[in-house]
Amino acid sequence: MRTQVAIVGAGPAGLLLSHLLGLEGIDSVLLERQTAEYVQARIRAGILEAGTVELLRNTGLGDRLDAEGMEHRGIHLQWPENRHHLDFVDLIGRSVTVYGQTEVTKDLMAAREKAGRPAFYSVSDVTLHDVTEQPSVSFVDADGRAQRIDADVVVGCDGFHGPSRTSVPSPQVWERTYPFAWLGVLADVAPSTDELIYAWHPDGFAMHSMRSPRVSRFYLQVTPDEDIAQWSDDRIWTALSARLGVAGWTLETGPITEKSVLPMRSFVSTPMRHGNLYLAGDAAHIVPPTGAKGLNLAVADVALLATALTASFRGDDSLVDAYSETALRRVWRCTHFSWWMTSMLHRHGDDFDAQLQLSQLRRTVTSEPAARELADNYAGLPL
Ligand code: FAS
Ligand code: PHB
Repeated sequence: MRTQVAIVGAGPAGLLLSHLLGLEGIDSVLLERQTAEYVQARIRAGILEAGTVELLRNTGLGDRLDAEGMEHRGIHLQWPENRHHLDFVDLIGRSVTVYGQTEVTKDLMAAREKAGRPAFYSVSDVTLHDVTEQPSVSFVDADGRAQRIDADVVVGCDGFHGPSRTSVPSPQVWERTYPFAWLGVLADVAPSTDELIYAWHPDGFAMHSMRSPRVSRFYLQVTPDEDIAQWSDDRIWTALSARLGVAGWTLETGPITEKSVLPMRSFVSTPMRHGNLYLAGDAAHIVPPTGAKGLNLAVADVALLATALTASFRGDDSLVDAYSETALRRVWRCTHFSWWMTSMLHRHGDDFDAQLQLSQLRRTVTSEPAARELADNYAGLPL
């Protein structure tokens, strides 16, 4: 087989890249090790930046998003007996939208199906060859047949554990692990809040998010090696009520349908290009989810790369030559913001650290410039 762009990984980055290239008449082939159902069912991000929403709308992916997405003006920041709303629209004129990554993935898969763009699911033994000259990708397809795709370009959209990043010789890597993790909870209960609550608490961070008017999403700070078997539904609701509670407010409870422990790390690998191999999304960088940046940063990489590759296929290599440097400016901005939100909101260290965190929270909710800086980063800098 031959294609212009071979894409490894059919998560949001790979699917969106294939979609954007297809709109420009550039053919691509997607290779995914999981089944489409597995990829669709993975519960991950929940917040779309303003720029992500605009991009999806402008590329024919806005119908369900506009019908089912919930636009939020801002978030609530909280510490014991203090809950403050930050109104992003008042502060910077941009909002965010609650629309789960599972829904974005469904929309992207439907668009790919409609366009008839080829994708191989349940593949194995994906190997990249000759990425600096005449790239090709070999793999075993779902029927056990050995296959090879010759391509002008290979793009690694294969996440943190994929093979593409390891095809970049001697990369420079930055990594920070955190002394805590998130226990993620999905529950069939109407949200007890209009917009997301990020709560600092002496027992640990808690967040109240949501997926729809009938489904709530919660996170609890736990230890990195937490045994999820120690977290009964009752214990989860007790901890959430304590950490999210303020006077005059009640947390509604309901059936918990999913719970999992999510590791927290910051990770950046450079460069994001090596010859005719490009990296996008989690294949190149990981951020702690506190800043709601992971999915949105993958979208930003892919929007940039689709424009650059389109120009290159039309004879102008200036954007692909600048891709890694340009993408990494936003990667480091989002890495800093995600680290800052994580460090401010998660209980760690000693009481001195706690006083610093509480001071930062008070500053952020009482100083308009400080609130605007959080709003600008959270709602997303223009793509
Ligand atoms: P993805 O990891 O989504 O997709 C990579 C794809 O490549 C996968 O489908 C994988 O199966 C495939 N792949 C891997 N190796 C392969 C191989 N050898 N051959 C073929 N295919 C291969 N972000 C937020 O903003 N908020 C959150 O709450 C949040 N929660 C998260 C929870 C978890 C458990 C994880 C892991 C991430 C979370 N994220 C969150 C971040 C997440 O949303 C990512 O940023 C987003 O999925 C990035 O998309 P991709 O770059 O496409 O990577
Ligand atoms: C989510 O709803 O999954 C979510 C929202 C905001 C975050 C992280 C996760 O910062």
